[in-house]
Amino acid sequence: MGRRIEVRARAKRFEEPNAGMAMLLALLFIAAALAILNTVAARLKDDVRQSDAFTEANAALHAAEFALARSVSELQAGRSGSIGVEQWAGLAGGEAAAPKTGMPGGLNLPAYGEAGVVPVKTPDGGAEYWVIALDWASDGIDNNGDGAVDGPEEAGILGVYAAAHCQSTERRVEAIYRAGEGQPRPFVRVSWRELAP
Ligand SMILES: [Ca+2]
Repeated sequence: MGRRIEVRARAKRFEEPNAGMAMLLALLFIAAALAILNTVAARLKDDVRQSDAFTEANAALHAAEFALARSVSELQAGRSGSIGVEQWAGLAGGEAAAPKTGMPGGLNLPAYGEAGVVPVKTPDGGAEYWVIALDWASDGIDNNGDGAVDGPEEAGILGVYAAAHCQSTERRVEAIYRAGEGQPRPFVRVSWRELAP
């Protein structure tokens, strides 16, 4: 009897280290799995953030392009081509009220939310924009920098400046058009560049 107990006790002593090792391995496995999960979750979150930022930037650029197209349609309809900035003090009767050297077209473009700037929503409601169209021939600015304000080489050229906001992303573009004769009046885009917001 006494011998049997001793054998059992000895067997238990052999089992316990194995059980402990298995538990340790399980814990290590869980810890490793948690660490991997954590890394994957952080990476996923980062990817989603980047993807959101890309989508917003893309939507803002599309909205700016939409604003340019709308501006051209307005110009073809005989209107000013400026949208969302009708009450802005920087424009007076289609002229830049405060021409500024070194700025696009010599125009000090308005900041978002500036007094008199009332951005318009895109048809899908996902972004909003304003756009300014300047007739280089009569905007009171030496647009081509040849020393002559509204000189003969500025005739038939229009500078269109669009800004668009999507969530927290803003993008601004400048497009220069050469206007022809005809009905509707043709506008040929001769240059395009993105401006710093
Ligand atoms: Ca001019």
